[in-house]
Amino acid sequence: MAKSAIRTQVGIVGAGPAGLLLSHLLHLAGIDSIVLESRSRQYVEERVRAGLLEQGSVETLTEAGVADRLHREGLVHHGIELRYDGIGHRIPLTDLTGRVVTIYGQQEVVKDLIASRLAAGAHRDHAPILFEVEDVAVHDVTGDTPRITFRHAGEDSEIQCDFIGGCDGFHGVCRPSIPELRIYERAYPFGWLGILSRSRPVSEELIYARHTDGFALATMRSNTVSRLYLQCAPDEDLALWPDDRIWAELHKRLGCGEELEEGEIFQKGVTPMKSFVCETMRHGRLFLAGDAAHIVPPTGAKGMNLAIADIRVLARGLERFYGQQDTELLERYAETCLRRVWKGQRFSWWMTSMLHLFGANDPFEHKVQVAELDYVCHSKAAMTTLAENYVGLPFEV
Ligand code: RFL
Ligand code: PHB
Repeated sequence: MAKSAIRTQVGIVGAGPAGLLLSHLLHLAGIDSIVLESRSRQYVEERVRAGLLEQGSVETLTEAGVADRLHREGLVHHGIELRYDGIGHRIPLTDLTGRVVTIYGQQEVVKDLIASRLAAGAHRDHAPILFEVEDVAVHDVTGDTPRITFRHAGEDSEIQCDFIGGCDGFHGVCRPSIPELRIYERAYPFGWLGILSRSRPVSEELIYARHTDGFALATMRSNTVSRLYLQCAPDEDLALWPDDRIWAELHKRLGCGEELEEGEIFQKGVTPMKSFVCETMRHGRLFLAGDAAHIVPPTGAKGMNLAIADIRVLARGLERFYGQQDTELLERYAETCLRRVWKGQRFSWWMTSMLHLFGANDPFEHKVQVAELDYVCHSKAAMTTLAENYVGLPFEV
């Protein structure tokens, strides 16, 4: 039997971009929520992940009043470069679509949302976010009064709520609690080795490079911090990658000569790659959002943006429920989100397929990839297709 019970309208599992944004949008609509997070505040604020926000994501954060620092510190980009056979080709995103993308680290979005939730203070006698909770489990989601049980500060507790936001990422507990799910997935035979380095970005715009030894990406976090990625094995051993080897490989694959400045590498990590979608995204009063429901390979920079798009739909559905006792938007939640999710999946899979080395010694793959890149970089129609997807497809009204 749980020792203490807390009542709230929406219980949210996970303090990533999805869970925090949901809690914030609900707060703006006068709807009470609690976020449960298994990690510490410091851990989630320092976790290095995504960096690129679609214009629609920036607009969502701006309308929500949490984008002051994003507008001050974010780097607005109007194009990207695709490099292959050692030559760079610019895709002028803004000329082709009228839209921009912004570089701003995911952990900065997370910091801004946490600060805003905590500044709003305790509501109905409970803190808006509980960090370092353990043994989270969801119950009774097909009835009208779902519950979340957990341990916090050594005490067993329970949240009683009307709805649960399952925003606990790919390894969370919410998705596995749903009995029948259809899973669509694809694992790739590679991962990305990512670093942060104290060095000026190699170029003002991102460089996506296809090379016969594997893909490389040059992006950034600021004018003095570079974020660089190399295609590697999905289970690559970081111990085999001393800094010298990383720089040598980046020089070779990016082919940017002296422009690639070597700085102190202060963060290194390996991410395996997969595409994953679970259908459906809702079970009774449990709604999955973000990485809990879908994963994309990062080549299209879509993961955090899809999480933000899900939350827009969910927050509106909940607002409509509480404001007008109308469940229609909530009932359409999964189908609405999945239309966008599958377009994001397709784009991420396509970018990944065009730019990575799948099998060594596969001359056919090489020729087809180069032909595709040649087409994309020289046909306005093809470039526009890439650009429209990259800057973000319009939200459904
Ligand atoms: P998150 O961020 O994983 O947050 C889930 C949270 O839930 C917590 N949690 C639990 N809490 C309580 N109880 C449990 N049982 C729990 N289990 C888990 C976790 O600790 C965590 O805090 O999911 P969310 O909010 O859905 O956000 C999704 C994004 O994090 C993800 O899609 C992006 O990082 C993907 N991604 C990119 N997305 C972009 O839009 N643009 C990019 O440029 C981009 N680049 C990337 C990326 C992801 C990368 N990696 C490392 C996976 C680059 C990389 C290298
Ligand atoms: C990043 O800045 O970390 C980033 C940018 C674009 C991607 C992936 C990651 O496609």
